[in-house]
Amino acid sequence: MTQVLDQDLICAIATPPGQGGIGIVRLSGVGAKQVAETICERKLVARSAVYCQFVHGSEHLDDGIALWFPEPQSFTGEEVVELQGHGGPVVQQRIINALCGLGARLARPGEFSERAFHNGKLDLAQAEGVADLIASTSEAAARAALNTLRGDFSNKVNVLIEELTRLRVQVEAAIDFPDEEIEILEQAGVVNALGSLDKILTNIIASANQGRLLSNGVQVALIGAPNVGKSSLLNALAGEDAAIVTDIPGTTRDLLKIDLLVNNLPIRLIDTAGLRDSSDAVEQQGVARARAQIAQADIVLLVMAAPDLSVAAVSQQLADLKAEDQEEQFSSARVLVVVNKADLALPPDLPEEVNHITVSALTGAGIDQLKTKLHEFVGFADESTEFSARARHVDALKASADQVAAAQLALHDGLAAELVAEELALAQHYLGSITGDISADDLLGRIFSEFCIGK
Ligand SMILES: Nc1nc2c(ncn2[C@@H]2O[C@H](COP(=O)(O)OP(=O)(O)OP(=O)(O)O)[C@@H](O)[C@H]2O)c(=O)[nH]1
Ligand SMILES: [Mg+2]
Repeated sequence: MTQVLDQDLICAIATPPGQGGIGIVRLSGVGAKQVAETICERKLVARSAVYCQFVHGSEHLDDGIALWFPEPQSFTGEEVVELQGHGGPVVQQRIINALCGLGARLARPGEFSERAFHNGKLDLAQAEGVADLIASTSEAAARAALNTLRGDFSNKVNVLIEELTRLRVQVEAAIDFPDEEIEILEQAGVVNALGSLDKILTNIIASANQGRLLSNGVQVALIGAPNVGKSSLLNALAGEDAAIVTDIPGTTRDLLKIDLLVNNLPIRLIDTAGLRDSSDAVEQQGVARARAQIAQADIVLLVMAAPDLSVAAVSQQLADLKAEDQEEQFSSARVLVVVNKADLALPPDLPEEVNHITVSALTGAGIDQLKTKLHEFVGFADESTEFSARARHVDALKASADQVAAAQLALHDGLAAELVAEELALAQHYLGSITGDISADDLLGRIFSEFCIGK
């Protein structure tokens, strides 16, 4: 693990901006206690609330409570002081100014968590759990993030890392006996152990994917011809009149994004301008923005209206959609055909291989089924979420599983034990990047910079 290079005394407002009963300013680093005692004009007592006036020079800034956590028993593992005063932007800023006048500097976003990580208080996945807990938008997401913060996810990863270390030792030992290495590995049960490892990884990937969906959600774009009812569908799914609906084709011109929870799955739903050739400059721009969404969204809802719809027309629109995707990220697994206005006409019998659902945005028929379908589409099962995770975790787990598979193949093909050892070392490397055992500094910088200030 890398060491903290920077031991500056840092400070930040730890409570959200705005007005509130209490506002907390946090200080961490060498000298935190001394600087706080200067402001408080009193001796602080470890882990005890000390009531005091916060004073800077001749200025009385606020009254409040000071709490000192000696190192290493603090969130960051350093000397930490919390100054709990009144929650107002000006009063808190004055305290920050006073602290900076006494040698502290403003903390960068996520710097407190970053220090906690470097001081071994939290591993990387746990630190990300802290950020996910703060950002959680549902009870289920908060519960899962807390499990990650407590180490549930990291423990699973660490068990795998230990198992890989054990297997690597055996493989390395066999390298010294080139003629018998395969027999030795078979006898030592390495082949079977790799098989079980593979299965465990598959399960963890599934759980981590659930955790990722629960924390980060999915982007869903409503795409289709003008007037088919895209905006009406957005309103029906959101349960509010968020988008303008009229019977004039070309009503929606700009993107409209709303965030909603569909049975615990966070969804960013994006309404777009109806796709058509238009001579209107504003509409042209809207259509270009709609087209860009086709490549970006996790799920494309291709909306069509039931009246006069034929199977051939659906196939044609799917083909057109594929052609629209300039980024060539199109995958039919991402597209769900939504046949709307089913209250007006019976929809055509679409072949099973076309993912589709029939609804009426007007009457609400089929909207609940559409919500369920969205869950099915991304493989989200609410009840099974054990811990929060991120896309980078899922990617690392998959990369690790690929290496384990490669090691199995190498063994099966009777290749040299050196190769097997190399694959296993890589598998371990990817797992290590999840908890931060092996992480490049630029990765750490990127992860922590996404945290909020004061965390
Ligand atoms: N009968 C019926 N009418 C609907 C339904 N959904 C939408 N409409 C009507 O169809 C017309 C167009 O609806 P919009 O939601 O504005 O359609 P849109 O696809 O967003 O249209 P653009 O923004 O122009 O691309 C409106 O008059 C809606 O009231 C439906 O399920 N049944
Ligand atoms: Mg619209």
